[in-house]
Amino acid sequence: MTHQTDRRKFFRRLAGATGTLLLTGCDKLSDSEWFGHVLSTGESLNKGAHHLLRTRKAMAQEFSEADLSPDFRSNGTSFPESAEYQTMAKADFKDWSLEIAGLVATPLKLTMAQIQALPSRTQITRHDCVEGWSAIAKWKGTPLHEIFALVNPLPNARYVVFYCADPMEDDGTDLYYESIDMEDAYHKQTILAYELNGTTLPIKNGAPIRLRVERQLGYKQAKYIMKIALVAQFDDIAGGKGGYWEDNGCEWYAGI
Ligand SMILES: Nc1nc2c(c(=O)[nH]1)N[C@H]1C(S)=C(S)[C@@H](COP(=O)(O)O)O[C@H]1N2
Ligand SMILES: [Mo]
Repeated sequence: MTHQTDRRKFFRRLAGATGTLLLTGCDKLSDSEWFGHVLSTGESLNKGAHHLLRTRKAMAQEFSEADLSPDFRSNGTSFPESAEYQTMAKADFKDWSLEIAGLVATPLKLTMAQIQALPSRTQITRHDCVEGWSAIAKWKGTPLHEIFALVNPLPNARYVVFYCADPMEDDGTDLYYESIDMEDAYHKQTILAYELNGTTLPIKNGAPIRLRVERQLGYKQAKYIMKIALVAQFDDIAGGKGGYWEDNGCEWYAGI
């Protein structure tokens, strides 16, 4: 059983036992001391809708090499259990390619070599997980807007959906997925990262490629991306809330 499935079953049992709504890291967040502490540092979570709207275009804080955390832990899935993923991992992801589909004029499949031939961006940022940990790391990857320049999004595209390799249920179903809007998608610091702290992205952190959308909380940072689709709405995808954790009670907009 995966850690994630374990955790969700625990929340479900708890919800059943107390007769309350499903509890997740997101629900715990609002009344924890940790949340209050982070808020009081003044550089992190948003303090209300007004502040949030004003800062949508702003850059996330970037740090220096001296600020790097000694380790960047793995959270959630650390090795997807699907046979396809494990076969790809064994071959060092040589057979992996990224499919970009949906509301685009030019659907494409890109190999890692093609992705790495595009202009890259390197950024040192802080990752904040709702479960109560943060870490500063250096990410290198391809800005999503570079990929959009190749696929030509159609005017009715409103969201970008990231389909991941890891099943969240023991029977292999319920793949992790996430979504962001076009504003975040075109943001300078939104990259598909293939390096962490100067080395190839490790499997535990989302190999071969993962999203960094730096003004959002940890669960938006989709790992193990297999496919990207541009869509007009996400109501008809999985639980309809725009992401795995969103379908389980977290907010879709996880701005920090
Ligand atoms: N595919 C996938 N992406 C994921 C997760 C996951 O379980 N599967 N966990 C999320 C959560 S809650 C966090 S905090 C970060 C953790 O990234 P890390 O494992 O590199 O620390 O990835 C996010 N993206
Ligand atoms: Mo997280």
